[in-house]
Amino acid sequence: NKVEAAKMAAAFKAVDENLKPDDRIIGIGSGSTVVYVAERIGQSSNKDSFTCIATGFQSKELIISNGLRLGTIEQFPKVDIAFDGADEVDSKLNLIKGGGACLFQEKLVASAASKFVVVADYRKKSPSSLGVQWTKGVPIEIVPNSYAKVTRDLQEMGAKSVILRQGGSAKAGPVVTDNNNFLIDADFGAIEDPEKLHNSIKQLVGVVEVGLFIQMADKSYFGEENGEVSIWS
Ligand code: DER
Repeated sequence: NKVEAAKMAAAFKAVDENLKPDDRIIGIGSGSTVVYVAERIGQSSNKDSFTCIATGFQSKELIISNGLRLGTIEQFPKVDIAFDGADEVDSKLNLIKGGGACLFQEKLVASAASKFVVVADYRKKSPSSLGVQWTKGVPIEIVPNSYAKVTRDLQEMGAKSVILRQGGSAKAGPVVTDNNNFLIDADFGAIEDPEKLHNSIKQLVGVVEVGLFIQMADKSYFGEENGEVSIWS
């Protein structure tokens, strides 16, 4: 279908254009678009010279199933290039991430990377880049026993809705992240100043990490509906 084709086109082009022969340590994000990143890297002739760093259980599985060498961020705290998806990208390459509840390790690996490349389909371009502020909720990873307190803090900050993400049919009770934490989705509506919002959420006691990646991405590849790939940088 069009969305999957767009994801694949973005991922393949991003790998082909950005993975250099002397890159050794590669960060692999989480979600359904980076599946194609891992696939493309797995096809490369010098795949044995790479060591891939995962951003959670799903990412680890992608690395293993594509026959890539798995390393840890403890062994390789400096990453040459990281690829990851996003829930939304604005014109300044600020990201909303966390739809897949892997945002802590994603941000850890992205922050350790010399180069951070986003891969996405056309649905992820924020209309804010067209002058209209629009956004999904902001995913926030929190220490489990702080959820009532952090919920109150976010409501006092003006969040329109604050939801503790539930496992639904997959799991009774809240989603538990790969880091044994809970996840809150806080909807602030249009975000005029993502950096200011990020900083105010990050300093709340109980917050582990915020799904706003401010000025971290170097480039973003979008697979378009017509099969083209557009690049923001
Ligand atoms: O959770 C995340 O930030 C992931 O990168 C994810 O949201 C991207 O999702 P997708 O590639 O499946 O659209």
